[in-house]
Amino acid sequence: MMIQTINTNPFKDQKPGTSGLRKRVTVFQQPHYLENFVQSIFDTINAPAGATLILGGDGRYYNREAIQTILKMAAANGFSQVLVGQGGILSTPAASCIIRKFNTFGGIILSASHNPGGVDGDFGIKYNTENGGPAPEKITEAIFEKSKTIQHYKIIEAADVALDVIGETNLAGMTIKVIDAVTDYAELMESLFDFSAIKDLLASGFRMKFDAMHAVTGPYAEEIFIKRLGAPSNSLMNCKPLPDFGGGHPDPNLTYAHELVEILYGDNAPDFGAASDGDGDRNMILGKGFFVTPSDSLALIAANARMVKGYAKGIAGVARSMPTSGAVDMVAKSLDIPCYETPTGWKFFGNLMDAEKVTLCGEESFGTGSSHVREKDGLWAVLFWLNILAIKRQSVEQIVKRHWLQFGRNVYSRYDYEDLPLDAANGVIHHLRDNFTAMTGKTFGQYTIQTCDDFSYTDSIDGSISTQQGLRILFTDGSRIVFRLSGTGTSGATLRIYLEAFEPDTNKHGLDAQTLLAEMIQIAMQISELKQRTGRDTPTVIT
Ligand code: VG1
Ligand code: CO
Repeated sequence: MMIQTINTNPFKDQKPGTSGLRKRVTVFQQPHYLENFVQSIFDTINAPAGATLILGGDGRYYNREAIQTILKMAAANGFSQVLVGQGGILSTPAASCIIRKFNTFGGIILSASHNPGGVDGDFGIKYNTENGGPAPEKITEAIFEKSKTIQHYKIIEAADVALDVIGETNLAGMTIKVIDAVTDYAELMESLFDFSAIKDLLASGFRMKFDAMHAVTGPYAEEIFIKRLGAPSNSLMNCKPLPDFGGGHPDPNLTYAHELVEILYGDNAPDFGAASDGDGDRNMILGKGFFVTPSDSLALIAANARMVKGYAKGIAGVARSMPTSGAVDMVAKSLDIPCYETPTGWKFFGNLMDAEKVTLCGEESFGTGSSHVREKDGLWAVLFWLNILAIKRQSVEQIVKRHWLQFGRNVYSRYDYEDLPLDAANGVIHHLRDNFTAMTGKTFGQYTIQTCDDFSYTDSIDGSISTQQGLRILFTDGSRIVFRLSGTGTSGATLRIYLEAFEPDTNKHGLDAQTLLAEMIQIAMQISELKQRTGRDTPTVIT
């Protein structure tokens, strides 16, 4: 076996964000850039000799090239086996499922999630640990430190490996197993949900539309909805995975999944609509002419969990990211189970799930999941909804409105301002932080600021502390505004403003969120000086 040791000029900017290292494809194509980061992962995790690794990505442009490089590096770094998804493809939740199922020494996932793909799009890489979840900050920080100083990487010289056919090959003594992860994943779903009840629902005239957005979930959706659940083939759209996602933005929200939204709000709309993102971990849920906010979806899943096979024994607890609405808190209270508030990013849920403190987790950013894996899981959420619908036999809108009647409504919206100049975006945050004391007690119309703080989190399991996780402006009536800078963008800075108002008045449950939050957004603009500081007053995306 030939091991090449090549000197690198360490890259100083390989800082993983909310979910791994994300950069433009052109950045990853620089000589040694990918190798530098992969060797930093291997040096940090220090896998024992003979370890097995999982490898796969969302199929975006550069996926195949990156996989070939990583396989040759894994062989040179002493792994004895790598399990690769067929064609180099694995959805993020399927990768998590496989790591757990085969007890491997973690896995490498290639994805920039919902970011656009293609030659001019984004690429990304992250390491998931043995529990199947994204590496905690302690490890990602260590990888980053390594990436700034390492001098060499190890790689063998060999021809590319064929990855399209299921089977085994050998690469310089390392076994490469090309696996059919779709089956493993579908089996896990079948163990959690009542497929025969969902089958009956789909045979009863109930119509659904699932949009894979030309991303990774297409083959999974075909296997599950068409083959196993008997849905007609026109229940699916955009199910052929494409390296550039068909030129779209594989982000399941009202803006980017507009094709699906138009169908669900159009004439002769189906009863249920859903979409998932580039790597299959996000979900959007729609009813006929009705949008379910991700925060409400989490709350509703928690409230109805017991009626679903895999959760019939009840749930241990729930967790949500800080900016996610408090709708699930209300459910946790009524179920008398703990509810944890964590920083943004799925890696913060891992310890709580491993310790069996929580069963369900969610984020306002269209992420919902449970301890069946250690990633959020788009198709899992869609199946959860179908299972609830199969039992309740009410419309999506009825189910949500009845939930609000019982628990009250947490009116919610997020405004994103993308690609801002870095200094201006930082300026907004600093300005707000500097004014915490001055703002406290101030009244704006019906709203009075009670407290302001900079969210910091102490992990109750390992004691690790994460600071500066978003600014919270809390009002006396329980409403709040959160300001936070994104950690997944690849160009400029993205400022997110999260707005939440609790609405117990059932007479107002028919009104849309933007109407109900109009005053809050004015307050957000005023206290942040957003327009003066960035020149923008219109968000790029509203969800
Ligand atoms: C965004 C979301 C966050 C999510 C992350 C990864 O991060 O807000 O909730 O965990 O994306 O999602 P940020 O830092 O840009 O706000 V995905 O589907 O990558 O894996
Ligand atoms: Co994603």
